[in-house]
Amino acid sequence: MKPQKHLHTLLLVLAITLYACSTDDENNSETDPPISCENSDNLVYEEKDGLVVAEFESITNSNDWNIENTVNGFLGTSYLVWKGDQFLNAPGNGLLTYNIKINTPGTYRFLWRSRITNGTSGSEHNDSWLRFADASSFYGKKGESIVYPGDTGQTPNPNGSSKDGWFKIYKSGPADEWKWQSSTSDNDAHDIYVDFDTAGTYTMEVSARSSFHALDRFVLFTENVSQSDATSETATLSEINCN
Ligand SMILES: [Ca+2]
Repeated sequence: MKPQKHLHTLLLVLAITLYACSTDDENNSETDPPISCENSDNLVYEEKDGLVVAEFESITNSNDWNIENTVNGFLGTSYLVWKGDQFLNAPGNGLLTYNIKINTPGTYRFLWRSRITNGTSGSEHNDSWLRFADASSFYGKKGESIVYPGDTGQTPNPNGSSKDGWFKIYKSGPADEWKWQSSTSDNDAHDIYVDFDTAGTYTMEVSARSSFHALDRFVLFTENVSQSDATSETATLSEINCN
């Protein structure tokens, strides 16, 4: 190949690459509505530098959860709230599926920001179900104490409800505040952790338990990221791409 032709080829490749990147950027702007993939279940949230930050409302299939913005103090554009029947011992109803692409294998802490949107009791309407079925490990931790979800063959299991690999995840404290808290095991709050031993795309599932529990934003972060950075209102949202 003549040097001049070689140069032309390089310039062409460069132009195509720049065009592809600029198209990506448009799709990933925080202010844009959710991107549309051919299959709405194919959105993938990209972990970067040990951190995933996502708005619950960025999902394309909210599966009978209400998308609302009437209770002040939420982040992003809105929040999801369950106003259907309660499923206190039946996980899997009102299923929300988030695909998480882990580029940095390791142990991640999970936290969601949620709120009670009915009544004044801090212990009603304060929980939903969570499962990471294909992660290397999904568990609750409090000091040296570890609990595993029910029906996984692993023990011990948490106090209270747990079934088919799902944890009941609750918040405590006053009803009238948005709060970063994800606890499991009744009256013995364990924090939530997920191990991803290899890079890859994993499935996070949320389903309805208590009515009027509102979900705003969730984060996954490694020990290299501080909780305050992960849960900062100004944290950069993870890129969302098509699978
Ligand atoms: Ca939100």
